[in-house]
Amino acid sequence: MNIQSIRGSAAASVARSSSQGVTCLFTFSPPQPEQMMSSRRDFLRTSLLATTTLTLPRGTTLIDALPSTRRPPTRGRVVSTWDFGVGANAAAWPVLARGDSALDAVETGARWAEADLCNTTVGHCGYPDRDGVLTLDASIMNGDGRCGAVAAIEDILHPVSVARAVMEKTPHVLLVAGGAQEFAVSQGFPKRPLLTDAARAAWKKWLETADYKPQINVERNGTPGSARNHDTLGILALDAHGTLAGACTTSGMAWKLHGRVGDSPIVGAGLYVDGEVGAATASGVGEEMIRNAASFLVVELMRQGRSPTDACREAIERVVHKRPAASKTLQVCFLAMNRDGEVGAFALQPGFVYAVHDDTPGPHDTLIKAGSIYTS
Ligand code: SD4
Repeated sequence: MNIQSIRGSAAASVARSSSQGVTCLFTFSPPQPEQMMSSRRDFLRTSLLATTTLTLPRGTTLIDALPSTRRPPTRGRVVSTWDFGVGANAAAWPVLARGDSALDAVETGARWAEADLCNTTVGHCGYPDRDGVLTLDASIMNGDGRCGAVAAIEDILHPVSVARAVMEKTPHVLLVAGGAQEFAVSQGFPKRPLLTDAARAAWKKWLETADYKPQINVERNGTPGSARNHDTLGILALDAHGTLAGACTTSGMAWKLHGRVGDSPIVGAGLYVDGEVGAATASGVGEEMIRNAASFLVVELMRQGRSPTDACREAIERVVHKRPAASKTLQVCFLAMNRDGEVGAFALQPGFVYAVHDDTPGPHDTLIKAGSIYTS
């Protein structure tokens, strides 16, 4: 059995098994008794893993909302989508804690997810498209408006870092497919086949039926792309200097048409950051985010005075309003943080969770359940 653990100041570990016979360990600093008391007081309405249909890392606590009593972050805050957001945050937090930039933090967190051996919709272990080709999408954005992205890139382990290189070393924002790969290689990123045996086997199994409806994506529960199985990493950070940044990385929808690009590398769709207002990122069926310029919309709603949660909810309502019937069959999720570090999220379907890490004492292995339009 392979074991992958994340680096960090950790002593407790939480196993997350995958379909690939790989066990991934999330590792956390053990909470001190005093911290546990305060977290128990703070984390009102805590619900146990047993009450949800989600598959969460064993030992991870699921709560309904980030306590409003949580103090504002002083050394920064990082938030990430989904259960593995705990691991991405744990990788990103030391960067913020030592006073480095939000941009460095989100890149570090995204790189952790891209190398995660348990995630079949991000990076190395992502599932391929319908032709058996693994293509990756990623973007990164800083609060000052600088941004970069790559789409449909193959055989490069860290698309988020290529996205950053696009931002920093070219006059462009988005490079795609072969051009993105050539650029990556020219910048010293190693090229190597990424498709895992497990991902190839899953694709071959899918080929037996080859059932896919790209417009509304109705793959069933538990399969990639289903309402309850979206695993794109969106990560947003606020650093100690008050700067916001975000990144988004994914292998996109499994079994997509070759050449399909989702929302994750589209600035304004899967990610948007405006340092004067806030940041937002998305997961779920990317076509909906692109149709609605959704992450931009969330940030604009915050600009108009909405809280992060209300902005995410209103953007979700927009998705429903535009395509009410389709909205029942797919998942769309938004996560947002404003420039004060206030965090919120909302989704179409139940099941969206996110993780928050800052200098608040207490365990950081807590997942927060986002509200949703539909309840089952
Ligand atoms: C996409 N938004 O490519 C991504 C998919 C996703 O978990 O979130 N998957 O449309």
